[in-house]
Amino acid sequence: MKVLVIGGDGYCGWATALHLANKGYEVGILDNLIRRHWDAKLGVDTLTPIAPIHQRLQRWKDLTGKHIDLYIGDINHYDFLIKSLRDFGPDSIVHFGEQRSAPYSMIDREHAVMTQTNNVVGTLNILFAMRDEFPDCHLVKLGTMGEYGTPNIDIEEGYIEIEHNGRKDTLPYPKQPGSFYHLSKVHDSHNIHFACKIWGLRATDLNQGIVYGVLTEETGMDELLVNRLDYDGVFGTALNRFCIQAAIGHPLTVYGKGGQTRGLLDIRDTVRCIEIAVNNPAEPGNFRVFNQFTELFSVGDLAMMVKKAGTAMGMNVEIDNVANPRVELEEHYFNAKNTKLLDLGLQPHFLSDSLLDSLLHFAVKYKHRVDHNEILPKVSWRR
Ligand code: NAD
Ligand code: USQ
Repeated sequence: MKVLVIGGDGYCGWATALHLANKGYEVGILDNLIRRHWDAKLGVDTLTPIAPIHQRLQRWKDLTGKHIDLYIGDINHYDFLIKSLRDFGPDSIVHFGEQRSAPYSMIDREHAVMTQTNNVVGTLNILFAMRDEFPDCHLVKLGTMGEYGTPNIDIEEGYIEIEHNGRKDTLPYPKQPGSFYHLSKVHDSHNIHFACKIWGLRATDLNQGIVYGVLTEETGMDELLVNRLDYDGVFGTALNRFCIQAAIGHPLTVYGKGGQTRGLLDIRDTVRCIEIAVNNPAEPGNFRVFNQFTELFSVGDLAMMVKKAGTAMGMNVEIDNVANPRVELEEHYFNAKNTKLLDLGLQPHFLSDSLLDSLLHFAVKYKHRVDHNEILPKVSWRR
């Protein structure tokens, strides 16, 4: 099966492309490398030194004998997109190629507009390309758990049955996202749902939680295949940041009260979830939604777990409740379903088992690369 991984130079995409290639899929990577440019413009860098994409792919080929096709360009440019699709001829398109940071999207008007244009137009272009030339192709689109927000009722997988004035219907689950980035994912979901309905396309929206960890079987094969690990206040996510903060002796930056609860998953489960979705395509006309996370934690719980694991490794880990730069509930009900991927065979890795240690060891190994000025958050939701 031929799988095109859009955004395949990024954190989730790189690990996924190698995983699928290792499993025998014919893989192509499409990426405009804009994330490397955004890092450079912000003056931030991944903790781990990532090699240029050509070097990464050459090393992969030398090690495994497997070739991965590469298309460098922007999915917002329709001519480039359609030519790449014609050349590769995918059975599945896995779409990771978006601006994915909530703080980045909240910097100012320009960054909000850029995030929504990049994400919404890119996805629309893919939908039109599929309609015109690849109607049987299965779109596996990365959405986010943050599309739902934090409602005071259980979160279902994409749809909810509603009874209203004596009548019943199954409707898209209400969306209450918390940033212009998360909103871009909601807009994508609506567009994909509509395209499936009117053109009979097939799509799976993977509402992924926060991904943690850096090692997968494939990215651990060689130093040149190492994955990115962001720790800065814009692109770094909570648990990855906490581990790196612990390694450099910086107090863990829990925003506000720390009762913000989220779904999380190990990057080793991200790659497996994508493989499961690709292997079990949605039916034509079906817009399917899976919640892609394995465990729920509050940020306060995460900080306590990092403190415990760090202390066991001889670190002195403090927790600091810093003023919350975001506008969000800091204590709330959160109970989300996640049975669909488990039913299809996902066997989760659990945070308590070993990952925390391995993530901390990684953070220690590369801590000399940390820029201490990039730890505290600089972007506010309020301005
Ligand atoms: P990332 O920034 O590491 O990777 C995204 C990649 O997409 C980058 O290599 C970038 O250059 C590329 N890209 C962006 N816009 C593009 C465009 N217009 N054309 C071509 N390529 C483009 O992000 P990530 O952490 O790997 O996230 C991947 C996807 O998964 C995103 O859609 C994100 O919303 C979703 N997601 C990520 C997480 C997480 O914790 N990292 C959690 C849930 C969902
Ligand atoms: N937080 C802290 N301290 C920090 C960083 C974050 O307390 O140092 C808190 C935030 O206030 C928030 C929670 O941790 O309440 C999650 O923040 P995050 O930066 O880890 O994750 P988020 O902004 O939600 O975005 C990340 C990815 C995004 C993905 C999303 C999945 O960057 O691409 O869509 O996780 S989810 O959160 O399920 O929507």
